[in-house]
Amino acid sequence: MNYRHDIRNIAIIAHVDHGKTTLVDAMLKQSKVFRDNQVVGELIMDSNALEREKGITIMSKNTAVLYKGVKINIIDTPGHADFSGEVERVISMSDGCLLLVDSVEGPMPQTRFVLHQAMSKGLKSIVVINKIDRDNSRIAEVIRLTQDLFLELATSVDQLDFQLLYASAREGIAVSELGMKGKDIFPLLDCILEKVPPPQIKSGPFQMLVSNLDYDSHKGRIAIGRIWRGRIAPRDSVAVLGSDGTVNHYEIGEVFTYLGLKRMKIEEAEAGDIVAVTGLEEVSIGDTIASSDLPEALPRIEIGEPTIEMTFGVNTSPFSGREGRFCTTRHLRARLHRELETNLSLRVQDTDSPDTFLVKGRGELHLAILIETMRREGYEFEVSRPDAITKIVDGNLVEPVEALTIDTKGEYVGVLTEMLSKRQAQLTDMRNDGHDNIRLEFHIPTKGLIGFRSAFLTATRGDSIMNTLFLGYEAWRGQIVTTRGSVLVASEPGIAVTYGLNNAQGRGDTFIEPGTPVYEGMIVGMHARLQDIPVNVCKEKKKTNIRSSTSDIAVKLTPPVIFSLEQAIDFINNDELVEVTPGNIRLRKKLLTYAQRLRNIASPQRSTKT
Ligand SMILES: Nc1nc2c(ncn2[C@@H]2O[C@H](COP(=O)(O)OP(=O)(O)OP(=O)(O)O)[C@@H](O)[C@H]2O)c(=O)[nH]1
Ligand SMILES: [Mg+2]
Repeated sequence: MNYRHDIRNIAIIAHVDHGKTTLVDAMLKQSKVFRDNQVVGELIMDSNALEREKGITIMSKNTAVLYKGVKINIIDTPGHADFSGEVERVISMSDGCLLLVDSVEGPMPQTRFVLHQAMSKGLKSIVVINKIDRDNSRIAEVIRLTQDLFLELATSVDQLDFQLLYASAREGIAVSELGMKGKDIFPLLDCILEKVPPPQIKSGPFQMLVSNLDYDSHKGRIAIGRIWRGRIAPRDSVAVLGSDGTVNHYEIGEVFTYLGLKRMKIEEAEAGDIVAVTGLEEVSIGDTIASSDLPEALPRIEIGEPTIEMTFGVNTSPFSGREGRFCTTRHLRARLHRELETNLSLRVQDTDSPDTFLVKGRGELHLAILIETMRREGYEFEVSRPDAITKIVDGNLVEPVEALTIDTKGEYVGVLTEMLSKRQAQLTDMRNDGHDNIRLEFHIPTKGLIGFRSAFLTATRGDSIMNTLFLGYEAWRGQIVTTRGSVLVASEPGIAVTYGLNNAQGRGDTFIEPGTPVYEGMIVGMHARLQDIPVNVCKEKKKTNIRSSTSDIAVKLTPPVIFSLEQAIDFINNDELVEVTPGNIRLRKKLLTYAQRLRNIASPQRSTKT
């Protein structure tokens, strides 16, 4: 067997925020892939606008550095559980992984998930204890917990033998022994050269697995992946082997490899390298590109199933078409189907209504990011409350169940356990570190997690952290009684005014500013009682000729509660929708008039499950 000693392929994996993208910054900057005067900033790989705003990685991306004559292909992955599909998609391109563990938080639920993925692919692991500069780091304990995790997950003895390094990605240093004074990231790069096996070369005709797709307005579709066998050059003829046995023949346009943030055009690439090729009209992630002489398919990439679903429909509000550029069913359908090409853990299904699609994803954030992306592109549509995906297995109804880990303080334990027991959660573990830092672990059906995050942040005043991990399907545990109060619903269309809003504030909290256009059936506030209340927020004060002593005192409104997109989706009930447009996020009742809603209560033919 031959090896490419001039290449290493590694994936960087970890729980969310443990510092993966910051570590890639350090590797890129110190290996001098930029010009000396080039301004590159921080979290360089988080290049997408939403990634920069939210400070999280959403999509896996490739880059590469040159070190001691070896090209290290690096894949940065997201750590948030909702984007786990991205890790599954790319991990097979690498031969080794850097598993980052925060020196304070230690291994977290997603650490276990990604390490399990890496081990099942047989990758060589290097553990990097990151953020060693943090004051309250507890390195010895974090190492012990990481070793426990390896013991639990390893499938063979040699997987237990991992290399350990210590780093501060933010300061750009790594050391092999604790207590050593670090000065650069090179000990980590040396460790990669030494410990990650170089890619094997299999001889034979060309074969490559497509792990990612990109698009260029001049070059068309770009397929990215690792070459497993043979060589590829421009103008080679290849076959693309699709999911259902389809075979299409094309001529390769150009071939690129990565260096830093650039794609470099090359004349030939060989097994072991990660490349991007153009010239293929029809190609999907998971397809094999192979030499036309011997078109053999590689195993397709397997991605876990989605757990949450919600409907995306054409905007049916009276304001429909006012702000969006793309508002029709045809636009919505085409956009959702385009998303399926790269967003592998997403599913889209038709429903009974031709204007509505059922969209399934890995979690609320996974779907919320898609909604936000589409709204910025100029789409206008309406979405329903998310619901957990249930299935029938052997004649029994089953539902997804997740492990929920909460890090909190003693004072919040009571309120959290009470909130969670109403959501059918079962406490499975509770640990106190002796300094009032408490870790709670629950098993909870996915349906009980919907809308929980915002309630959790309010209840713990933003002082605690929660994480979830999908466990599997279990027997359906019955309905959850919703605890949300009811809403204030606009009874008349028009423009909201201070007088009308002030009256509404006598009944509850309001969601809009004076001057906001409203329609009948739009949700303009909430209150604690059981029944929705119609309010006329457009009502002006009657004009009279008599001057009263108080009429000149300006009414002072309480500032409105403004929901983010995620909070809005969390908030709505099954008889409500979120209307999403490039300029606004509005909440509404599905049935807009009071009369329709009354009729529905009297004969609830359209009632939906809660
Ligand atoms: N103190 C300290 N903070 C760090 C270090 N490395 C990263 N951070 C901070 O941790 C936060 C998260 O860093 P990222 O690099 O975005 O983490 P990530 O693992 O890429 O996060 P996701 O991709 O969203 O999973 C940022 O605020 C970083 O500045 C470190 O070595 N020390
Ligand atoms: Mg990141």
